[in-house]
Amino acid sequence: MKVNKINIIKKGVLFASVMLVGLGCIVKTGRKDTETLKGAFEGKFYIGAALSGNHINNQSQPSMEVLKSHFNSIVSENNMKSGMIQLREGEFNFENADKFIEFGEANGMHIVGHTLIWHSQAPRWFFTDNDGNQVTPEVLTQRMKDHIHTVVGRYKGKVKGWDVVNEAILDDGSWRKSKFYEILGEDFMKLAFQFAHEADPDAELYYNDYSMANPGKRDGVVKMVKNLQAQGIKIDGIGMQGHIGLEYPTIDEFEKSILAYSDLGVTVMITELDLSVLPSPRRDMGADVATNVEYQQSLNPYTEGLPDDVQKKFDERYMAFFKLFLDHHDKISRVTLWGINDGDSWKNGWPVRGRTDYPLLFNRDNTPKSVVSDIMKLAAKY
Ligand code: 9MR
Repeated sequence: MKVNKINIIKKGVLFASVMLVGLGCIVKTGRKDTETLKGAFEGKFYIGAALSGNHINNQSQPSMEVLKSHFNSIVSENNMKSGMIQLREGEFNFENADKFIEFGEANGMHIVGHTLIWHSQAPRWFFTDNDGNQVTPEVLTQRMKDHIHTVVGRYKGKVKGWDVVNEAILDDGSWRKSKFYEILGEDFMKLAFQFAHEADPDAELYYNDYSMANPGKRDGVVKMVKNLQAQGIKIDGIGMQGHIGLEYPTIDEFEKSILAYSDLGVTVMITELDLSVLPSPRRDMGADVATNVEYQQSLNPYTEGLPDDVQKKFDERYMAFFKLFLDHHDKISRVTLWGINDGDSWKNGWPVRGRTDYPLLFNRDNTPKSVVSDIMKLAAKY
């Protein structure tokens, strides 16, 4: 009897030890996961990166290794824009877009489509007839429908979410007077979402814009989305492009926008994140690609690397933003960096050409910046 009791106790101890070792393994695996960004944010939000034509065409193998280990979502930086896909009416070129999708599928990435309707980079034929006259609302509607149905239909089930309309509201909350707006009025927004929904009823549909922390734009976007919702239009998310600087926007205003958009009952995504350290010709530059400021040496001060004080500011600012995103991870489904390493970034060429900027989380040689491990440590606390 006594022996049996001891045996039972022994077995119990053995069982407990096995459980402890098992638990230890889970804890260990948990710790291991925090060595990559995607592991650190698991269960919170996707962490994405924009892929350029060079990435897609395998021109930068080391960057792709960074992508595969740290990121679990991709978006095409340029290759799905209408000017790239349908430069001439009815002539679709899907070469790079197909490669982008194939890569994403082969690597188990969450794939985002960017972008269906955008005033910028839209080919001129969209809005003009053979004689060069502006088309009627009916013709533009048909062209939008053909474009959206063809592109969304091709990647049905593969692209999980689309930036359906990009940058249609101005900083003061009014509508951008684009050709889409001029010809169709506010209805172009509704039509774009309807056509995308018809082409892939399961895809998530987003509105995406820059300077989204700006109170005027915030109000305008909220009004526009409420209007869509009142008409029964499906809209699943709002993309806040994160083209930020060292001073602008404030965390406070950014947070107000996360809350205001989330209150609409849609998911919030931080899209196009990059943090410029360079002097800005204006406080609030936005991200309008048409802006172009003349080069001056004084606007390009860090060609040989960042001084310590600027590096410190950069790190603190990234930490503050990721803290904000983590604080609201229940409202945010994705954070996407606009490129993989600093060499990829459009910021080296905008709004001043030929500068050296450092806006992303990985250095030009693909090594992680020191802030990356700090961000991962921070994420582990949530
Ligand atoms: O980063 C993109 C750059 O390579 C292109 O030349 C430019 C024009 O197509 O677009 C840039 O990406 C923009 C994005 O598509 C929409 N929001 C602003 C981004 C930066 O301009």
